[in-house]
Amino acid sequence: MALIREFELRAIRERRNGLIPGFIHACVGQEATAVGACTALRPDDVITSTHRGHGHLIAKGGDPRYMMAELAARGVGYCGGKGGSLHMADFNLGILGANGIVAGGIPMAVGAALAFQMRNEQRIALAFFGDGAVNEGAFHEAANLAGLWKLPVIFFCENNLYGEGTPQHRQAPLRDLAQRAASYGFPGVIIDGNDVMAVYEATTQAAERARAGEGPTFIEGKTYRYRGHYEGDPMVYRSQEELAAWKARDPIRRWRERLLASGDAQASELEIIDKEVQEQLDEAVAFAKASPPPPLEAALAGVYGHDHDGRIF
Ligand SMILES: Cc1ncc(C[n+]2csc(CCOP(=O)(O)OP(=O)(O)O)c2C)c(N)n1
Ligand SMILES: [Mg+2]
Repeated sequence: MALIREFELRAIRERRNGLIPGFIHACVGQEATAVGACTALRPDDVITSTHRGHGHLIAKGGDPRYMMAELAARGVGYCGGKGGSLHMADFNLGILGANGIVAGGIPMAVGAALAFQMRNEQRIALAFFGDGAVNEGAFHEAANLAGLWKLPVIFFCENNLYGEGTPQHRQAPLRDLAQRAASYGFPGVIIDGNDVMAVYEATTQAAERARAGEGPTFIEGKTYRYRGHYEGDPMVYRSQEELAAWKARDPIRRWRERLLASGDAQASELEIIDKEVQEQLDEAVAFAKASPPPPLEAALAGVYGHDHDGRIF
């Protein structure tokens, strides 16, 4: 969680410094959903992510060096420097991709789960998505088939109360989005998305259910983003009081306090983690800076199309 938060803060800083072009949607404040959920998965399980995906990728094992290089549009980045924040993927780690299309990752995860079921594999898929995504047709169509076919998939909704600047009560006639699961014949669970252990436990149960052939679970983690929808968002749609109330429930601080109170960690050990995180990020930024942008020829590679002679590339 510390690595995710500091990665985001560093990326924001480096964007201001001019190293990173393009948009960033930071997940500062939402670290517990990413870490609690991915920790409950096995290495060969897969996730799909969103436009606010850096935390999901790091939690599933993504390498901050290749992520920072991708954000900086460098050739060694996860997409060869051509995709940026919204398209990072690492199939070897089961990261099927961030996604610029709201709800776009949901049918992808359901498709992966269908493949696992057809091949009789013990693997599962987890789709991360926001509160806004459950109002998209893609969610409903995918949830319907997943429920019907009892696919090994987890629908993980990070309900941060806003879709861009629109509060949840102006997007949907429901207070708890997990209720939507009932229409598709599987359980909907509501949890405190800022409590990493609650997220871990709920995801572990959902994963056991999926692996046992009992089908999907919808998990709704209530959480909040501290930054704007994107870096540069004037944030006129929410109050300072609301932000302060959620900061008082900060997932990282709460977990530190719990570790210290239980004696599971000493303050000195947590300080070492903080120091290692900074070193890792210094290295990631240096790695990105040392790498050149993709070569000109790369502009036409990895693109679906054909040239004047009909050659596919
Ligand atoms: C299909 C589609 N519609 C609209 C957009 C523009 N858009 C990007 S993010 C976003 C809000 C998404 O809200 P939510 O799902 O709650 O995720 P959050 O940003 O809160 O993490 C919108 C409307 C888009 N990228 N794709
Ligand atoms: Mg949202």
